[in-house]
Amino acid sequence: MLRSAALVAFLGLATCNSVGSGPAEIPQRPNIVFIFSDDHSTAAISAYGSRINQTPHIDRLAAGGMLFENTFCTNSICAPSRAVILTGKHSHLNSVPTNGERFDGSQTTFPKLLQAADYQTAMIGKWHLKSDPTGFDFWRVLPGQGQYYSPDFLTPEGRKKYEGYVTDLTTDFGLEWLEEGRDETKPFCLMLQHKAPHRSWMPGPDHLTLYDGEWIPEPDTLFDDYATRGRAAREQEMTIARHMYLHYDLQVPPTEVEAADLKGPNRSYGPLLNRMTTEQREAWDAAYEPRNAAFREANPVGNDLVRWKYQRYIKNYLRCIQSVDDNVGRVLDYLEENGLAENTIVIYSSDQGFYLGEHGWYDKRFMYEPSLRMPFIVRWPGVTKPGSRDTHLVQNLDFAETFLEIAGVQAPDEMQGESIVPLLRGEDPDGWRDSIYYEYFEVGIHAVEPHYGVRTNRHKLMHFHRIDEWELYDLDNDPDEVHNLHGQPGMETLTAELEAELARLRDVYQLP
Ligand code: SGN
Ligand code: CA
Repeated sequence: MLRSAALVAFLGLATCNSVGSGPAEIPQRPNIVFIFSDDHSTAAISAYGSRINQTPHIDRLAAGGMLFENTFCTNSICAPSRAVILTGKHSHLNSVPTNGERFDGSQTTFPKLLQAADYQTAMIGKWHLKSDPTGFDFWRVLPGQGQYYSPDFLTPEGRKKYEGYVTDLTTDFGLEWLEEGRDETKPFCLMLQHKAPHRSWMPGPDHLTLYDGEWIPEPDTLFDDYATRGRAAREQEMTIARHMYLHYDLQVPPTEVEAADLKGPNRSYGPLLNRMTTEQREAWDAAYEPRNAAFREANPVGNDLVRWKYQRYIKNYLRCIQSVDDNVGRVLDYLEENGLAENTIVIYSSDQGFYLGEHGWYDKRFMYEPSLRMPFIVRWPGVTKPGSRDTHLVQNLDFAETFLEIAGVQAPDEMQGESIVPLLRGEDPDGWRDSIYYEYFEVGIHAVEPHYGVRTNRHKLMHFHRIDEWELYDLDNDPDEVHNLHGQPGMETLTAELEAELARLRDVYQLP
């Protein structure tokens, strides 16, 4: 009801919604700034209770808006998460079930629908969908995964290299567009999508020495032995111990012997560092040479080496996040200084979570909590209660319909999510979902076995269907998911209920 009333009002306003020119009693449609990073776990955001870092600007956003404690991706990997967000449809229906496919840009997406409703739309930063962006008045995107230093960007005019650090540049381009590129008579939707903190975790010039001399706490499951779990957890290739490489991932210069054996994923870090300017390289070397020398001197082995790798990894990851956080602050400042803050919804999210050593891992893909959960914070002045927290089950599948409702646009029936606008208003809508569906499809890098599953507020049932193995967790009693209950005596009724719910969801979402 509300949605269509708003639509009628806005359609009536189509020619007079310019800043200050509409009738005073009809509110202007809000702008949307969607800040989206890559692989940012909620465990590395202080507003989510991080034990390992401080994110003052993301916290500032949360203090002014609503933090969602239970937002989950439908498929924990980059390109698929982005395709779900754009289309509001699960991976099997949106052309991108894995990182390998090319996004079909002729599909209906929320940016196209916003554009049709006279919003100005811009997409800047990591895109990762292979085809050119569609539905944007302006786009400037990283090719593929993009580079941290001196990155290339693609535009409709071609490819160009920019001097600087990718997180700062992405924000620079966004602010430039707000300042000079947009049509100020129209509301806008700006998508600022950071590469950071994606592998290979290269901090920017401003934070190279952050955490020097500090020890970052380790997760309880750093040395998980996977007892009670199946082949998938044991046979993946994403361990810090065996699949995180000293030279490529952690940028330790190889010895002569090591240099002769650099191949495959254990490749050289040279191409990454070679993009730096002389000045950037000097600052990098000044920070890393003493650390590298200390590492060679200590020469840790076994579990001590894993601990050393975790420290190097997590510090670099968190340093990357510090630049993301600084740049969130720059955007918030810009909006405030330019009279835009009151009528602009600002969102912070990331394409999926990430393993920060939990279960001994890095990367994502699995339906376990650290990679399933997404950060999701929304500040909508006058609507979201400052400093509020929501615990409803939300998914990235819901973002498209939410943006459309915000803009007063009717979402097409084919979209499969739910608008969270009622949640943003602080409501507890009748019949809100009490389970979510998840499916991971990719077979390839990091060797994670495809699986699907259901998560309720308390339980999770996962099926690794190719090897027909099941896992069942009680998240209240076992938040770290180390006690697989599937097949245990007494679990029969619960398992049957969750299986039925899984079948129902597969039917609702039109799984084959
Ligand atoms: C790259 C990374 C992987 C990562 C995928 C997907 N390797 O292939 O570690 O899982 O991207 O990440 S790297 O050596 O090239 O960095 S995603 O976020 O794009 O899905
Ligand atoms: Ca990602």
